[in-house]
Amino acid sequence: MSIARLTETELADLIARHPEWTLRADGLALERTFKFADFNAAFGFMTRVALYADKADHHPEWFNVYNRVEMTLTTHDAGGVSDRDAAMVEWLAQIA
Ligand code: H2B
Repeated sequence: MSIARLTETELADLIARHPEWTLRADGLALERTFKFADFNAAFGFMTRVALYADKADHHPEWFNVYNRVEMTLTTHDAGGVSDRDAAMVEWLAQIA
């Protein structure tokens, strides 16, 4: 299965609309840190993301400490950022 990477223009447009995301130094992933009131809220968020990820068959890389969730979005099958990551960015904007 081959999934297309976003073009540089599409990627720049996505980040312009969602400035809380930054492009990783290598240009192959998007990064964002989420902060919540406490661990309960952070883990509730992660649970909602997990259900989305399972349904979409697209899974974030993430790191959690207490109320902080650091998330990296990339598409391994595309070797970079694809419209699946863009869809997750748009969805996350609705819930966090
Ligand atoms: N998640 C992410 N972030 N990138 C992928 O390329 C990917 C995935 N591929 N989840 C999916 C699963 C693939 O491994 C399965 C077999 O569909």
